[in-house]
Amino acid sequence: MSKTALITGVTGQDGAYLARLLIDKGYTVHGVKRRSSSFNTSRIDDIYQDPHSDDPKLILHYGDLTDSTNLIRLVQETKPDEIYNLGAQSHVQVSFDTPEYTANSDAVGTLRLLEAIRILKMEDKTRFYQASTSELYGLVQEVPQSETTPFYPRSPYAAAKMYAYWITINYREAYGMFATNGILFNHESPLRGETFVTRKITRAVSAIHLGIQDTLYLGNLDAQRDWGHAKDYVEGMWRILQHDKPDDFVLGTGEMHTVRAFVEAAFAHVDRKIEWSGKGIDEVGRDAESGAIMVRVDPRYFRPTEVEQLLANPAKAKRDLGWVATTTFQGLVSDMMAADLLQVAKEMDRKNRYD
Ligand code: NDP
Ligand code: GDR
Repeated sequence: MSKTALITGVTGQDGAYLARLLIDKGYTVHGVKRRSSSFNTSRIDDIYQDPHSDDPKLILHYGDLTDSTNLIRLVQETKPDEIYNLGAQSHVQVSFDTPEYTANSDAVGTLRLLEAIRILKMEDKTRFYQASTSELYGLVQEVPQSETTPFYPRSPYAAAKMYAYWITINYREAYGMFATNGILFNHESPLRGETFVTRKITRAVSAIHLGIQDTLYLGNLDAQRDWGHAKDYVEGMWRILQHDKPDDFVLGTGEMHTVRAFVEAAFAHVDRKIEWSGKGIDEVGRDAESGAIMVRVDPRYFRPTEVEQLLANPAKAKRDLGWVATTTFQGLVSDMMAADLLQVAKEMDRKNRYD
């Protein structure tokens, strides 16, 4: 019998990779998408199947983590063996602008989904994965960070995710649910949202290289992140739910780089070298050959409270799940740059045709 999965956030970066992975493994996948006035399914259009076809493997449903009756109905109708709760207002900086909405969807949304399982008495059938985050570590307590490192959230997003983390553990302990947390460090891909720093960089460097943009404006260039590839991490999510007992796992590469180093690697992909000068908000990145300023700092992108340094210790996932991140930093940057050079050129071409 093939398994059934329900994915919230199926239209996001991870949802798109996970849906593909599960379909390849023979699952029937139900995805929750939000109503939007414009199309929001571009990341999964290529795996979407006509619901009128025989036995479709990806079925989309309208829903929202802020709507508990909707969630109860979806769980009741789809009777999933596995729920992956990936839906969230996932942008840290935006969470300072929309803290209440972020808490509603990211914290209470998780509770609503766990309650749906409980109300429907599906505790013995349904395994639950919560998309927890390295943002929980926030203000650095120890480096690298593992499952035992204390949390110190530094944003409304991280505080909401902290509630979600603990309510997941509470439902595991209180009701015997197979409820798990993946504490995932930053993972990126060509499908990454365009306002996260890596994708912002690869899009802008592509546009600068193609001659349609002059300058890339960034915030904190010193922030350090453990960046991996999303396609590796969705495999880890799946393994967490196949484990013999419900548990919490850190997934990351064990390597970290600054935002500045990511910029350099992206320019290196198109054979351009960046030279840095100045300090703080006056720092600039120049093209080593022409001397043109290509990177500037804009304090608008500084966060009220910043997370300076995240580095994973993924030893437990390696030991218990046999999971390791396989994509290197260079491999990740190359994959994103190759995709964005094509994408930006395509957008240029489309624009020229309409001009
Ligand atoms: P994205 O921002 O790409 O996707 C988020 C998804 O959640 C989208 O499908 C979005 O829908 C949906 N969503 C937003 N609000 C709601 C809501 N109220 N109800 C239902 N769905 C909603 O995030 P990622 O794919 O990168 O991340 C997946 C999950 O993993 C998130 O929970 C994130 O916080 C967490 N995470 C991500 C990490 C990363 O580095 N990528 C690291 C650690 C954790 P729409 O498309 O309509 O906006
Ligand atoms: P993060 O990712 O906050 O780690 O959350 P993001 O890419 O937004 O920021 C990473 C670091 O880069 C610095 N930065 C900038 N960030 C953005 N977005 N734009 C800029 O111009 C810029 N300049 C510098 C940031 O200050 C930060 O230090 C991501 C999300 O996917 C979360 O949902 C997830 O939980 C964590 O990763 C793990």
